[in-house]
Amino acid sequence: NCSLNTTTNHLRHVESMAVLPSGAGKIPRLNAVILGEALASEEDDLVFPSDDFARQALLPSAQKYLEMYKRSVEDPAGFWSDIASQFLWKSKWGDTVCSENFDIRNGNVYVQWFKGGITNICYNCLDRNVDSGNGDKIAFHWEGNERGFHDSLTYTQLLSQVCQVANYLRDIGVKKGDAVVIYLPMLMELPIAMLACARIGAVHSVVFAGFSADSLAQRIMDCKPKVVLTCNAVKRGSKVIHLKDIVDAALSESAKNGISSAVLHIAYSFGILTYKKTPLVSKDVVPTYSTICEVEWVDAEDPLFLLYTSGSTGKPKGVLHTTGGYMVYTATTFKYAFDYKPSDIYWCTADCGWITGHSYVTYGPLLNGATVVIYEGAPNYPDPGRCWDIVDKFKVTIFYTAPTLVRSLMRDGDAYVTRYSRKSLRVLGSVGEPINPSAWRWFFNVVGDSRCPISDTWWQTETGGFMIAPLPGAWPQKPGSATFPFFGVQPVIVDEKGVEIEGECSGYLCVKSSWPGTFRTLYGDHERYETTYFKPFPGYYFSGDGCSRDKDGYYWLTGRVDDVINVSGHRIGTAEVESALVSHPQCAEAAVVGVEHEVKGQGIYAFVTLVDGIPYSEELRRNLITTVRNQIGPFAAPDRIHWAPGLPKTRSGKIMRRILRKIASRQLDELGDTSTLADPGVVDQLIALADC
Ligand code: 6R9
Repeated sequence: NCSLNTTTNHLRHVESMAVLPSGAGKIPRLNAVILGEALASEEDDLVFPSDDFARQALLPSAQKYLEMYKRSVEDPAGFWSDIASQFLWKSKWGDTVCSENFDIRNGNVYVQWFKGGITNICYNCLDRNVDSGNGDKIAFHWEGNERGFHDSLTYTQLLSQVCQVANYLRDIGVKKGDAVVIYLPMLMELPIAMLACARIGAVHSVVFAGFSADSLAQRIMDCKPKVVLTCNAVKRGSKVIHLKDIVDAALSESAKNGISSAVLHIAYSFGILTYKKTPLVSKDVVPTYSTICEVEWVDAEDPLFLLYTSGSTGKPKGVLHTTGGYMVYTATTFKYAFDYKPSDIYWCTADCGWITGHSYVTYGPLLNGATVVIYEGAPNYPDPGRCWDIVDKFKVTIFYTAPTLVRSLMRDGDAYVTRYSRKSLRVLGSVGEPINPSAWRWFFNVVGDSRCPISDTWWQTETGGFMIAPLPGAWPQKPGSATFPFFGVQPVIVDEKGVEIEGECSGYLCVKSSWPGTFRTLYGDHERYETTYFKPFPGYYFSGDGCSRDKDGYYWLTGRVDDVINVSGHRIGTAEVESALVSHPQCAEAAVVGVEHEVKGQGIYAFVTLVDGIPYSEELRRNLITTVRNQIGPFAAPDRIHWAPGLPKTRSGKIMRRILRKIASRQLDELGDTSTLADPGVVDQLIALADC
């Protein structure tokens, strides 16, 4: 039972709320229970914020949220420019706060926020906090993989280190607009490198250090960076990974494709743990640079970073974010969705290789002057209690993680949690995939001792920041629902024809009109940007997710509806895994689908056909998995290889994935109509081989 409060508490909460203004138009339909106009009869699935929490919350009531939300969609320019004015701008934006075309039928899609405004996000993250007297506040607490290794930097110290790296980059020729690839583990130097790029106007592209040399090379070849920043090695859990060797392999691969000239390689070694294998140049060099570095002032619409993400075709997409809108949006979403207060100690377990580590390890928290915990290692190393050990050590108040970790810790048992105090915690957060209600309840009851609201934040690499997320304190939560849209976000649910559906419904999740954190394009491929996101349902941005809205107006995300699978919160394109599999000389064809996985959310299930005359064997199975690990990275390794003499195809040669999904999940009585297959007999063969 996770109902936090007694009815009496609920009554008090309700009494503290005012009454909904009528005629709110497209304002979320919060029902009477949430607005406090009526008493809940169906309150069982609602979890109310405690009185203590609501009293201190930035947004203490649904009423307050509605007021702000209403303004944010009726007067977006006014709403966002009031917030933007709290940052430092060298000069203000022009008269047009936002200019956009979100409707493909009216011509090319484009989005601009605060165009003409001149600023620098690194300045706003660091100098602004130092100048306002917070220089001695801790910016980062770093916890190493091994217990006992830790370090901290104040805002002043962080600024100095960022300046040294920025000066170093400038010195070796990196200029405004140049791309810089960063391939580093979770050391403080990773956000330092990002901030250093931002300071000099260079465009960073962080590649998650779990990606293979091939994947890294693919990204290097796409964005042609001037520099690749890496370190010699990292220890993750008990394994040592030689990152420098991976970068060397990637660089020689990209050199074969003729872009070596654009790449300047520096080995960059950081941290307490160093495993010297190759000589390192910059460990001794960077500290010799000045700790003062002039800021490169940039336009709000100048690019800040590229981040590659998976799509439904094999080639990763370079999602491009610009400076001003992203800055305002990540700062604001961070503040409200986590009910951030200056006394908070915030820990997000995401790696900076993903968007969450950009928006909610680095930019969002630092823009708010927050103290951020960064953890280098695996969350269950050396045992499943490590997270709570870290929470107690740094007195973490806001803990933001992914459902896959929640489920895996839940499986390890409560004792690993309850042996730690965790009393500093006050807000929990979840991101990356839908959180199932049982994991939500465990997170709430066991980790949060039934005290801490959970911010289940739905958003994407493309959206830059939170889109649908609870504002803790403002309304009751429902386990498993991301609740309501953030300020300025207008979600719509459409049917297959792209017609907007009102009220209680299920369909495809789209967004009407832009928000400041919207991505602006896919690097070098604006056409793919339009085709992927704006053509499927003209008039809207299409998220690729399915969604339903219940009678109370709560949004429930149901997962991807395209050929993207979500494994432990990592987006993986089925086409990427397929192309890795068929690169094996003995594999003729591959079809990959997602299947439910108890811990990872989804697992990767691969059907393969072999080249004529090649027998299937255990050795081949292992080799196929190794091929995927080497080409993409260990996190994309198939959980299951299913040998298939043939794949179910339509007469026009299209693989019927719907049928493969049913076979993979063993829902054999739900195969549906197989009569349109070119060879219906293939299905029986596949079923017969399912447990080989
Ligand atoms: C931030 C991030 C985006 C995809 C997205 C959706 C899934 C993320 C979610 C969620 C349900 C949540 N997703 N958060 N689904 N509830 N709270 O994860 O970005 O890596 O681009 O993935 O993740 O399917 O479309 P990204």
